[in-house]
Amino acid sequence: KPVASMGTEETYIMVKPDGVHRCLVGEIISRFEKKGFLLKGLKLFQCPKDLAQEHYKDLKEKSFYPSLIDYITSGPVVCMAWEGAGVVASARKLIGATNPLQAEPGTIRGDLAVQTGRNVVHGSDSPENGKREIALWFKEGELCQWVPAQAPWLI
Ligand code: RTP
Repeated sequence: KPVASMGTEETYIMVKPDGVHRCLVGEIISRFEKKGFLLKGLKLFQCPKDLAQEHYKDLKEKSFYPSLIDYITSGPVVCMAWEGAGVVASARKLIGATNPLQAEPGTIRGDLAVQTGRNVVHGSDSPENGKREIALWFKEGELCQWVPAQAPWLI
């Protein structure tokens, strides 16, 4: 049965350095796995400054931009590519509001974080940015095309 109906939409999810230091990697991956999305890429990675700047280029004029770049490059991150129908918007819901104090309980930030500047996880904000960010953070050979055995039960 039609894994194709998982859809071609992809999102880039990243456990930020605070999430790695706080040993929340497994917990965060698990939320997306349990929801039923398809994991296409996964790696632990020390982000260089120029990549952080490229990723957050739309926020360049913001006052918090320099501290955001310092934060994202302060230690390893976990980069993930997830696929599924509606995965971009759904992942944003699972993640919760940018300010963890405003994020609903049950969301990742609502359950696990307190500060906007330490909000443990990133998720792309549009399908276009999902594609752009996956291409930015992963080399082609790092992504897997595969069919999960359970897919027919999830769709
Ligand atoms: P993300 O890109 O990480 O998923 O976050 P987002 O869309 O929820 O928020 P965005 O406005 O794109 O901001 C990106 C990240 O910058 C940090 N930030 N700090 N006022 C502040 O100090 C402030 N505002 C945003 C957060 O780490 C946010 O996730």
